[in-house]
Amino acid sequence: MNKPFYITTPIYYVNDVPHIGHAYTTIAADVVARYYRLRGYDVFSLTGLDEHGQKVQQAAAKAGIEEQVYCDGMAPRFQNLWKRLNISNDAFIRTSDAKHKSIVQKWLQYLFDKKLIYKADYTGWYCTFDERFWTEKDVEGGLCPDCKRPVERLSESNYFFKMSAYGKKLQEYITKDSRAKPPLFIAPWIRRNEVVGFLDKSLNDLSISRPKSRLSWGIELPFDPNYVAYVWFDALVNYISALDYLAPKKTPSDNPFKKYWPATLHLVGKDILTTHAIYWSTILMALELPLPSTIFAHGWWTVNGEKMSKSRGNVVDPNAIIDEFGADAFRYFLLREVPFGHDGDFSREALIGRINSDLANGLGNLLNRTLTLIERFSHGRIPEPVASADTELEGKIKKTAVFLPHAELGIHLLPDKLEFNRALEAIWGLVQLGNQYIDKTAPWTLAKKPEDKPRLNTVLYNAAEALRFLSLTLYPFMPQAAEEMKRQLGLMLNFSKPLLASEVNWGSLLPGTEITKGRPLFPRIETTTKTQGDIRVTQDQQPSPTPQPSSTAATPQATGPAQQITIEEFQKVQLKVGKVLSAERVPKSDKLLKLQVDLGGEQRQVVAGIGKTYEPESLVGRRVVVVTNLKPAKLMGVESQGMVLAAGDKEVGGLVTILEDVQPGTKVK
Ligand code: ME8
Repeated sequence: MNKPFYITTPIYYVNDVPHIGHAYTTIAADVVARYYRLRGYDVFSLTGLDEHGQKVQQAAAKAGIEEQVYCDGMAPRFQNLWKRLNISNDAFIRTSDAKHKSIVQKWLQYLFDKKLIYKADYTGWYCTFDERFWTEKDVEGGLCPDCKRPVERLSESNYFFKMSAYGKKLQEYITKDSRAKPPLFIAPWIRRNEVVGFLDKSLNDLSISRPKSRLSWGIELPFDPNYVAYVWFDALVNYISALDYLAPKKTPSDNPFKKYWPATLHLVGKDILTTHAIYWSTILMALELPLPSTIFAHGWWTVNGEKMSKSRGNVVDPNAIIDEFGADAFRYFLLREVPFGHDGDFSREALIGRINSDLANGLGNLLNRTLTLIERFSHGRIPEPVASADTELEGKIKKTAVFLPHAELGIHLLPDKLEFNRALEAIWGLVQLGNQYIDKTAPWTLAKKPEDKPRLNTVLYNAAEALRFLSLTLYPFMPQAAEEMKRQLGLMLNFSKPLLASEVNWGSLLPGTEITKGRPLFPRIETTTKTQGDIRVTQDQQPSPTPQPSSTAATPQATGPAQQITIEEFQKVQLKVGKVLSAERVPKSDKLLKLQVDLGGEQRQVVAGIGKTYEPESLVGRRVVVVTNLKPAKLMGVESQGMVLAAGDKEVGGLVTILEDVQPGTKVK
């Protein structure tokens, strides 16, 4: 029997536009869900919408439609976004579901019967926007301490939940949390301390009703038809009501509640930690139900250093990001950029930076060059390895990526740790190792000697096997990219099933498998519009003579009027046609590309400063003109045995290319 794993996101307010904050929590939950499914857990993942309350009532009134019609119209905005982001939630709850409503009523009645809900008069400062009362000391200058809108003095009879009775019990429960004895109930640790501090003060009772005269869009109290339930009571109960009617039942006698409750993980933003850690925990105590194993509160995103808000007009629409950069790049960025419990700042520049350095240059390049080499040296099929002496690659992959609880990935993704950024760092350590492995073993050199063929086969096999592991480990984070890697590598993996022991063994990649090299996984994002603009300004300020053919290696450039030379002098320069066999970026340089060039009888490595104009992939197969008698030089530590010719002044405009099918090695005169 597989271990159950129940994970939830907050249910988002239906009247809001889905933004990166909502996407963040939902993506994080999806990564966890996918990861534990692969590990063989019986995962139930839930997200949904919070549809009751004043704001929805007001928005519907403004639109001149019924509340339910309004909600039905808004819900697809979230549902469609989750589809586009490849969120694999098992259920989607809406608090206007009839079944949810009846379950909320059942529990309200239960608490009322137990005398844990009572009626009383209350006078306080009420904030309509936040739908809550504030005490005298909370309110400064007549403004809500939360949203800074004016509050009004309101006196009303309401129903109260005896939350105060559970404060100390809850504090004791939380202080049992110990780093030495995971899982933490409230994570990360700093948040646990905040909640414990909050509980030092005695808790008030919680108003759980709103008079219908003021708010009718809600769940009617079963014991008083003049009231509806407070939206937070209604919303929090979703975590258990969903198990009653949305969780799968394989047989009629199945009891999903018994199976999945208590939840393994409630994932929330830090803004709603109090409602979860205190309201929900005390409600559960009163209902005599166990508390969830972990409530994890993540940090807050700002945009370009500012709080995101409709009034500032800086709300980032995830749909626009998906349109421009794809879902996987967005998923990767959000989880890689900032440690999960911390606050983060979103900017386009930071996103593009990550895409170019980690995804295009790192992972994309590793896949592309490996497949190119297999195409060239192994007829497009995974070769048969001989013996692997490359234990570093194999060992590091096993330590990091294997789907075992003690592997690095398993530790980072424990429900009360959720160190997504560190998991991704560890995976990218493997990407780098893979790229270095190819550099070090230099398959293009091995390919020159027939006696090196067995070694060449082993190297190509190992590189492909490393990529197979990478596709497994990346799947929870970037499901589309993993599927594409699987397709290009010709793998038989089924990511939607728990991984088999054989699949997580090094060496299970089948020799003979046909590869299908395809489009680049992550095309580099060109930021030239802005850069070119800047460059043009500099050129205008310093007008230069007609552009000279520029050398692309880092040799000093001749400036000033062109000097005349004799034909003999020109003939000293030996120029030949070279065919680009492979191309890749020189690490840490956005300008330099390392090319392997076929010069007929020999292969040379040439470093060229053309990386701002050309994607490495686009150069493979091109016939270029190479200066072959130039003294070798090292550029950023990489040896260059020649130079390719290109046109342009400060920036490369185009590579000198032979369009005809001229034999590599042919002289250029
Ligand atoms: O609070 N950065 O719904 P909500 C990071 N309906 N995460 C953010 C964010 C930001 N800037 N903005 C929003 C509610 N979030 C209630 C929840 S649950 C029983 C009821 C995310 O639409 C984060 O997860 O205001 C936060 O907790 C949630 O959206 C709040 O969504």
